[in-house]
Amino acid sequence: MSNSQTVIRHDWTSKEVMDLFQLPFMDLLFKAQCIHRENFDPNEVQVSTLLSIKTGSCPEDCAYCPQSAHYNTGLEKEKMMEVERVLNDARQAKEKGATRFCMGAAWKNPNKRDFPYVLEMVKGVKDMGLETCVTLGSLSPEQAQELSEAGLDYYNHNLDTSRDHYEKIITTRTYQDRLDTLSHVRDANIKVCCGGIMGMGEAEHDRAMLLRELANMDVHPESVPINLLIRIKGTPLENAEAVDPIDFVRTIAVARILMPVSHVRLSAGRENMSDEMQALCFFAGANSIFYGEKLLTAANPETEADSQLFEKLGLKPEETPCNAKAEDDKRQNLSDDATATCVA
Ligand code: SAM
Ligand code: DTB
Ligand code: SF4
Repeated sequence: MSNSQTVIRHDWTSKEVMDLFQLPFMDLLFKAQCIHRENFDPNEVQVSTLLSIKTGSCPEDCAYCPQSAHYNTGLEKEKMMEVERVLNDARQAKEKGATRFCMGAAWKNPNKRDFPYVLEMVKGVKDMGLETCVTLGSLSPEQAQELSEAGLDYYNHNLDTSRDHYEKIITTRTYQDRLDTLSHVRDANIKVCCGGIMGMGEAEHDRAMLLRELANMDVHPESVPINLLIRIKGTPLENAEAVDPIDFVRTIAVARILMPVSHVRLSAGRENMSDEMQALCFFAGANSIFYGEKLLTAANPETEADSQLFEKLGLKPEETPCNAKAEDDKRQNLSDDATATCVA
């Protein structure tokens, strides 16, 4: 008889998810860590590097974003980067240990003139042996298909918050628009990277509903970024109330429990987290980070600080890019090992 706690479900009720948030912290963390160990090496963290290939003057009005043209955040807008420069940055990221290179553009959606260059970037990065990820705003089914043919592994497009809270944050694109893009990405056989932001004035219930939305998708997003809001001067959220670190860790733990085999990324906001808070996040099941001193436009921890943190915690970068068969075998072995020690 298996004692495995890993159950891949797509029918979570609101109450079940809220009940997880209500668990005593130690019980919640123990449960999350057990599930984590059944599916991953608990001492490995996937390492991605981000690059903004087109910065600023975005027509969308996302209330958190330094790149929205609706707010004056003092950001220098830039033209799209040249393909060769992007490939150089990718090469350097690979040398520093990244296994995935994520390229972001501040667009509502890619236009006809720029899109062919993005396809070249994806091909070039893929040819270096890196996993590829892009985030370009909304996509048509045809654009998703072309990205897939160019070798794109992941598309990042976040739901950001619950359906109810969403309209207080973004007015230029609907929740359904986002879900449509995500389904074009799925249909084109590209892996989905989809998560949200904590700290935009949402209630615990909103956090639960965002995670429920992600977990009840037909296929769980393979990558789930959980961002802590970076409060940007000039945006409507510049004075948003800080998130209690314990509540943030709870959110990570619930994400791990609801989506047992997805990579949960401790995403933006690490610069404002202590080593202890990050360690708790890793214990709660976070197993991916952005590495490198810059996110898209905002600061990320110094690489030296991250190397020291990995050293202190005995964490290793996850080495091989995800390979479905190898992952399945690994999970099977890890489940066999973990069940003996993980029964509450
Ligand atoms: N324009 C594209 C889009 O929105 O899909 C891609 C870039 S956008 C910057 C990617 C994600 O970064 C957003 O969905 C949001 O979750 C996150 N993000 C943006 N600004 C942030 C901030 N100030 N703090 C935390 N996360 C942020
Ligand atoms: C995601 O969820 N977080 C990353 C990535 N996807 C593209 C972006 C964080 C952006 C933080 C603000 C900035 O650097 O401009
Ligand atoms: Fe534009 Fe993306 Fe920022 Fe929204 S989050 S304003 S779409 S760059």
